Amino acid sequence: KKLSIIGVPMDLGQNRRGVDMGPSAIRYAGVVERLEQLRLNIEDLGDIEISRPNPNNDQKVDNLRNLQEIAEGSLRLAEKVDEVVQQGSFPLVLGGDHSIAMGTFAGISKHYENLGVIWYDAHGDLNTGDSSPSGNIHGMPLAVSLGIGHEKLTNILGYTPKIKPENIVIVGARSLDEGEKELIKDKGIKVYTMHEVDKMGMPTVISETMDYLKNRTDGVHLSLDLDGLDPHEAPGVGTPVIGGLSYRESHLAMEMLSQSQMITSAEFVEVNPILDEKNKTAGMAVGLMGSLLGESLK
Ligand code: DIR
Ligand code: MN
Ligand code: MN
Ligand code: MN
Repeated sequence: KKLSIIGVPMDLGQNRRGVDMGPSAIRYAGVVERLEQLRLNIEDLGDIEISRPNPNNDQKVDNLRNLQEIAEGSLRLAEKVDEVVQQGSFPLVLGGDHSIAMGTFAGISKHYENLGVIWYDAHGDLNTGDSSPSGNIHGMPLAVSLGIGHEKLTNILGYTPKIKPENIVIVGARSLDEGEKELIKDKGIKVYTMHEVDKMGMPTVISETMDYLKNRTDGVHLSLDLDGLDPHEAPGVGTPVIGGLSYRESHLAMEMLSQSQMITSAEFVEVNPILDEKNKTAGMAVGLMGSLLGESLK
C-alpha cells in the first residue's frame, strides 16, 4: 500500500506563530522511519508553499484573517491531495493549523460520493466570519466544508459542499462557541463531547462512530487536531483546553480505526513546536499515526 506525506506549513489561520513548523517537528519526530516499519510504500512529497501576508495590508476581510493567502494555499494543497488520491495513494497531511482541512477536503471529497469525517478536536471548527469570536479561519474549516462561509473558501476546486452534515462525527469537543452549538443542532451533527467520552468510554464512542459511518459513507477522513488531547500530555498546541483526551485513549481509538480498515485519508494538525516541551506533541502525533496505519503488538 502506498502512502503520501504532504506537509503544510500554515500558520495564518490563527494567532500563534510556530505552528508552521509543525511538519518539520513531525518529520523530526520520525514519521517516515516509523511508518516504513509497517511495510507501507512511503513517499514524502515535501511541503506546500504558503505565502506570507503583506504586512502593510489589513488582512481581515469580513472578519476572516488572511483570507486571500489561506485560500491560495488551500488550493495548492487541494490540487496535490487530488493528485495523490487519483494515484490510489493514501494522503497523510501534516499541519499547520486546522484551516488546511479545507484544502484537504477539497482534494479528497471529489473522489467520493459520501465522504465521512471523524473530527477529533477540542473544538467544533464550525464558525463563520459572523459567528467567530476571533476571526481565525482555523476555527471555521468544518463549516466551510459544509458549504457555509466565504465563497473563496467554500468553492475551493470549484465545487461545494465537500461534506454532508450526516457524515460528520466530532470526538473530544469541550469548547464550542454559541454559533457552533446552533449549527450542530440545526444540522443534526453527531458529537461526542468529553461528557460522552467520559461516560461511555472511548471504545464505545469509536464503535458507535464506526457503526454510524459504515453504511452511509464510501470513505472516511480522520482530521485530528492535537488539541483534542489534554494539554498536560500534548502542550505543543496554540489553543489548549484542559479536560481533554489522554494519549492512551487516543492510541486505542487509532488502533480500533486501523482494525476497521475504514480510514481512507488522514491529517494531523496544530502541532506547534515553539509551545511544546522537547517535541513531545509531535512525538505523540507520530505514535498515533503509527497505530492508525497498522502498528500492533500482536
Ligand atoms: C475558537 C477556537 N472556537 C475560534 N477554535 C480552535 O477561534 O473559532 N479550533 N482553536 O481548533
Ligand atoms: Mn481544530
Ligand atoms: Mn482545536
Ligand atoms: Mn502505536
